[in-house]
Amino acid sequence: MTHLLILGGTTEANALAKAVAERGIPATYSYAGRVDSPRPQPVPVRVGGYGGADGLARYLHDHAITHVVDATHPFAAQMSRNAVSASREADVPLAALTRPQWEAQEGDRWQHVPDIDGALAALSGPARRVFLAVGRMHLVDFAAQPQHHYLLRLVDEPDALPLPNCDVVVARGPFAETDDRALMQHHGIELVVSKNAGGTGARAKLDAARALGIPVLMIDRPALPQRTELSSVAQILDWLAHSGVNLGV
Ligand code: 3Y8
Ligand code: NAP
Repeated sequence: MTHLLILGGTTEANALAKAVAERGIPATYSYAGRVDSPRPQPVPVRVGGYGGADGLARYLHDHAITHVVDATHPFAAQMSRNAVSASREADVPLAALTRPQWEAQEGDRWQHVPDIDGALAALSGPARRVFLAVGRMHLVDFAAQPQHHYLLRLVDEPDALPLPNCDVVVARGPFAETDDRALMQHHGIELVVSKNAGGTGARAKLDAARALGIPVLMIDRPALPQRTELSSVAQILDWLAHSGVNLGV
């Protein structure tokens, strides 16, 4: 009996959940529990960590999971590392549903930095108006460069803010270029800080930055372990079919 575990939290994971629900493939959608009200899904949802790779291996065994698709965000490196070791330990096939990284195009003014620390180093110097569009989890790191005026975009209302000089917009993507352009103009943004998430849900700020001639600090992706990487829902469905899953319709 097939039971697919989707490690989710991204636009691509949501598309996969829709496709497997339409085909009646038994699946569970997994969230970490990072935000107050994660988007509902058309398959059963579980929320919260597993307790490391061993906990995930135990979950795979106890819930008779037959396939794992790691459709997490490219910066969810710990989850991806755990998925590789747990699926090997539990002898359950794993495929990642990934999206290509963004590449600079004509008119882009990107400065690549290897990680958050690289972004912090690049932010030394006189105060500027910075659109810090990297979420909440690493905000505290940017207190190392408090001189800037930051525009923060967060999924949930923050309780405490570690930055003395900031405006907060509470919004969840996917975002639109016209909205991001208006937002950046309204706040007089001079620099955008972005993770190289790839995909469509977060790229609006890059298209807006190009249109407005605003430079971008682009944080490169963390290294991920070797695993089967597929780049579309169709390829995942094909991978499932080739391992004996009845695709229903
Ligand atoms: C909980 C689950 C969809 C999927 C929505 C994608 C697109 C919109 C854009 C900006 C960048 C950021 C952030 C972002 C985007 C999609 C996708 C994506 C970036 C939700 C969601 C969960 C999260 C977790 C959240 C992180 C944060 C990162 C905000 C759902 C809405 C900045 C990543 O407050 C917190 O703790 C937020 C934590 C991890 C990164 C961070 O370090 O703070 N995502 N985002 C998932 C879970 O619990 O397992 O409700 O949908 C999902 C989405 N966020 O089509 O509806 O696929 O990437 N998510 C980044 O790219 O830098 C916002 O503002 O321009
Ligand atoms: P992470 O740093 O790689 O993972 C840290 C721990 O969180 C994992 O070891 C695991 O806990 C738990 N976890 C992460 N993703 C999970 C999932 N989908 N289901 C169950 N547990 C999960 O992950 P993260 O960067 O915090 O990302 C958390 C979630 O937000 C993921 O679903 C990811 O797809 C989504 N997201 C992240 C970003 C981002 O910028 N990082 C952007 C958009 C969406 P245990 O070790 O206890 O099992």
